[in-house]
Amino acid sequence: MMLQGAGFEIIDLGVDVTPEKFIETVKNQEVKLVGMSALLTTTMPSMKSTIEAMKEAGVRDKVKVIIGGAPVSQAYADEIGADGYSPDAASAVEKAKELLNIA
Ligand code: B12
Repeated sequence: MMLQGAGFEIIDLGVDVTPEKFIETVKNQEVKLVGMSALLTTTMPSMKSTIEAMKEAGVRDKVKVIIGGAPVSQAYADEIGADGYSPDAASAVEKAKELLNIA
């Protein structure tokens, strides 16, 4: 909602999204930024496997990747090779603009 309010066009892939679905969307739509959210520590590894699958599919460099959610941290973002992390929705907008060089 915050990103949409700031003028971003959002494609909401929903919940339990497979790496293949992320890759297909990045390939077929004009995606500049991928956001992934995890609420549980048990779902965090899916962020890592999604980034790895994006690398294998050759689409990782086409987009910036940001992650967030209660159990996630900047350290985890660094560990899995995400481009950014934000603790809340307002700073996620700032992070997205920073990564995409939008004033
Ligand atoms: C509501 C809730 C539930 C609801 C969910 C309802 C629903 N349909 O969504 C119900 C009751 C179903 C539930 C169930 C469970 N829950 Co629960 N739940 C919560 C709770 C209280 C709030 C989550 C929430 O919606 N917050 C509101 C949103 C807006 O905040 P947020 O997720 O933090 O997101 C903000 C930031 O993190 C950030 N952000 C989020 N995503 C992203 C993404 C990007 C890209 C960026 C940049 C930023 C960003 O911006 C958001 C806005 O500021 C949290 C505790 C908490 N305080 O977080 C526990 C919590 C997530 N639950 C927890 C647990 C353990 C469970 C269960 C496993 C319990 C059980 N044994 O059954 C189940 C799992 C169900 C499942 N399959 O996922 C734990 C997880 C612990 C862990 N380490 O994994 C938590 C942290 C509670 C705790 N302290 O123990 N839960």
